[in-house]
Amino acid sequence: MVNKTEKIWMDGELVDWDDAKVHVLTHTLQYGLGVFEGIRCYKTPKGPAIFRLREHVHRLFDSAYIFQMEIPFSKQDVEKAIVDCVRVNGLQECYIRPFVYIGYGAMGLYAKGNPINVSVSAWEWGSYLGEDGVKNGIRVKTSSFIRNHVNSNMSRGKVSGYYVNSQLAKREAIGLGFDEALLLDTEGYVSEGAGENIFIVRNASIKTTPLTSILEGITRDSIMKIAKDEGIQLEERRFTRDELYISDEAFFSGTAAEITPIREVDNRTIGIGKPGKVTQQLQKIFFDTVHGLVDKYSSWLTYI
Ligand code: PPE
Repeated sequence: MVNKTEKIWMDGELVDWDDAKVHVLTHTLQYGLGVFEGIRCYKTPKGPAIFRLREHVHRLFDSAYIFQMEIPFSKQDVEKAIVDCVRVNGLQECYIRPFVYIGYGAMGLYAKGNPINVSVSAWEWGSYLGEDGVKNGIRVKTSSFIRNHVNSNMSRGKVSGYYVNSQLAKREAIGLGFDEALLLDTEGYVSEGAGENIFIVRNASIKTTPLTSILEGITRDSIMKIAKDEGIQLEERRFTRDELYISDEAFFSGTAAEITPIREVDNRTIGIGKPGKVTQQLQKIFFDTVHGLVDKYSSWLTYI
C-alpha cells in the first residue's frame, strides 16, 4: 500500500488524501493520455530538499506540449504546488508525483474541450528495486516485449499510457524470477528498463543509450554530468545485448530506482557479479549530492 499522507494538491487546492477523487469517466483513466513526473525529495543537513525540481517541471510541460495538452497553470505555480505538498505533509524524504490529466467531459478519442486537470501527490517511498538491489545489484531479463517505435509513441513525453508496455515487460520478468525487465528497441538494440535508463561500463569507459527510444532521464543527465566532472569517459551510443553481457559493470538509473547496479542479465553474470568500482563511485557521489553533501551540485536542490 502507498504510504498515505494528509493532503494532495488538486487544481490549486490542498484536499484531504481520501477526498482526492475523480469520476470514473475521467478521460485519462479510460484512454491513458496523461503526463506525469516522478521526483524525489531527500533529507539534507539543511532540511528536506527536492532534487532537480526545475528540470522535472520543465519536462512535465514539454510532455504536455508534445501531446497538445494546455496546462492551466504556470511552471512557477506547479513548482510551488510541489514544494507546498511536501511542506504541508511534513515529509522529510519522499517521492512526488505531479500528474496532468484530461478530465471528465466528453468521451471518445477526440475530447479537446475536456478540462486539463493537475494534481501533485507525495508519499514516502523507499528503494524502488529493493534496498538489497541498490547495495548488491539486481537480476535483469531481456524482455520479449520491445520498446515502442519512435513513431508510435514519442519518448520525450512521459505519458501514462506508455507504461502498459513497461508493465507487460515487468510482469514477464518478475514472473520468470527476475527483478526487472530490459527492453530492446525496434531495431534490436538495448533501449532502457521498464522504468529506468541503462548504463554499461567497459574498460573504465561508460556507454548509455542515445536519446532515441528512451525517456530523457534526469538521473541519466545528472550521472552524465558527474561522470564528466570525474574525468570518466562517457558516450551516448547504442549497444547490443551481447555487449551488455560482456560489460564489466552495468546499472540502471531513475528517480525511483536511483542508481541500481545490475549483477546479472539473462542468467549471465555481469563483471564480478557485484557492483563495480565505477558504479560505486557514481553511486557515492549521487547519493551524497541528493543528500546535500556536495557543494558543486547544490544548484540541483530546492529546499523546502
Ligand atoms: N525511463 C523510463 C521508462 C522511466 O519510466 C524513467 C523514470 C526513466 C527512464 C528515468 O527517468 P528519470 O526519473 O528522469 O531519471 N521512471 C519513473 C516512474 C517509475 C514508476 O514505477 O512509477 C520514476 O523513476 O520516477
